[in-house]
Amino acid sequence: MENKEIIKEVIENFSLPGTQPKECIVYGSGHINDTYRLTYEDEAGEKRFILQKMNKDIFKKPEELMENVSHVTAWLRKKIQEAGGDPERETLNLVPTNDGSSFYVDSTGDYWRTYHFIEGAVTYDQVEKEEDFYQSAVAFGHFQRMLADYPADTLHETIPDFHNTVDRFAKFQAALEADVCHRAAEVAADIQFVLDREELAHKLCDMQADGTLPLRVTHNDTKLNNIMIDTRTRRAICVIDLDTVMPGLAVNDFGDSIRFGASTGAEDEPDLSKVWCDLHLYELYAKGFIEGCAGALTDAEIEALPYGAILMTFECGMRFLTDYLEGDHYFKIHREGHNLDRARTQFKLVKDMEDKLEELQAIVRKYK
Ligand code: ADP
Ligand code: GN1
Ligand code: MG
Repeated sequence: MENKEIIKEVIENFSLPGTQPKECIVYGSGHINDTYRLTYEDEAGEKRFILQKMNKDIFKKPEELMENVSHVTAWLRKKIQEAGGDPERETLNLVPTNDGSSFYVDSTGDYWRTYHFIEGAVTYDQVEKEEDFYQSAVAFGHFQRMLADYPADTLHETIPDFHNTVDRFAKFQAALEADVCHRAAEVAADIQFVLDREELAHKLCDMQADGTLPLRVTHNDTKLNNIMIDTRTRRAICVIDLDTVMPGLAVNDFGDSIRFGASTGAEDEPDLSKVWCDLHLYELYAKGFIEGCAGALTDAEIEALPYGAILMTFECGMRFLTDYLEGDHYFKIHREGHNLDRARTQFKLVKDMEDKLEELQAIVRKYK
C-alpha cells in the first residue's frame, strides 16, 4: 500500500463523510491504476468509496483525462435520467475535492480521484455465468449508443495511438531491437509469432483509413472486469474505467471483450492447454453487442467484428510481450514472467481464432 501519510493527506482533501475512514483496503484487479476501497460508518450505516491514484507514467496528462471523465459521466448521467434509469448506479459518480475539483494532486505530485462505490454489484475476472457475459455485451453496446452523439472532437486523446496496431507493431520491433533485459533469446518462438503477422497488424487500420470503418466514441478497454453486474438482477448496470473513452472503432470494443471474456482460460493462465476461444461465448457476446448497439453498426462493421477480436487479442499479446522485453514497466505484474504468460495466452487465442475464422464470420452474419 501507498505511504499511509500520503493516503491520509489525500483523503482529507476530498469531500468525504469524515476525516478518516474506518477501513482503507487495496481493491480490484486492474493492471493500471492503484485502487483502494474506503469505508465510512455513521448512524445511517456504512458508506463506501473508490479512491484511485492515476498512473501518470501511462496517462501523461491527468488533467485532460479527468476533463474527459467529468464530461462523459455528466453526459451519461443526463442520458440515463432521460431514459428513467438510476444515474447513481448506472454511471460513475465523482466525489469532488474540498475545493470542488474532480482530482487532487498530492504533495509528491501524484494525481488522485474518488468515486462513489457502486453497491450491490460486482466485477468478474472470468465469465462465471454465461448470461452475465451476454448482459455485459448489451451494456457495452448500449454504452456506445449513449455516446453516439457525443461531441467527439472535445475528447482528449488520453493515450495517443492506443489501438493503432501498426504503431504497436513498430513499438514491439523497437523493444526487440533494444532488448534491454536480454530476454529476447529465450522467447524466440513468441517473437516469431508476432513478426509473422506484420500484415495482420495493418488490417483494421487500413479499413479505418479508407473509410470502411467509421470512427465512433468508444470505450477502448472493454474487458469484463470493467463492467459492474448487479448481484440481484444480474443485469450489467454500469460501465466503469473510463480512462480510455476516445474516438475509436466499434469492432475494437467488441474485440477486447472477446479476447478477455470468450477465452476458456484466465488472461494469465500458464497452462495453455486450457486456453481456447469458446464459440458459444463468442456468439452470445456478438448477439448482445449487436443488439446493444441497436442498429447503429453498419454491415461493414458487423462483417469486421471477427477481425476486431483477432486484432485486439494480437495487439494485447504484443503489448504484454513488449512490456516483458522492456522489463515490465507498464502492466502491473504479480509474479516473475507474468507478462510473458499473458502474452502467450493471447497468442494461443489468436491462433485459435485464425483457425476458426470462417465460423467466427458465419456467427456474426446471423445477426446482420
Ligand atoms: P484499472 O484501470 O486499474 O483497471 P478500474 O477503474 O477498472 O482500474 O478499477 C479497478 C477495479 O475496482 C474494477 O475492476 C472494479 O472491481 C473496482 N471499481 C472501480 N470503480 C468502482 C466503483 N465506482 N464501484 C465499485 N467498484 C469499483
Ligand atoms: C489494462 O486498466 P485495465 O486493467 O482495465 C489496459 C488495457 C489492456 C488490459 C489487459 C489503459 O486494462 O488496454 O487491454 O490491461 N489499460 C490501459 O488486461 O492500458
Ligand atoms: Mg479496469
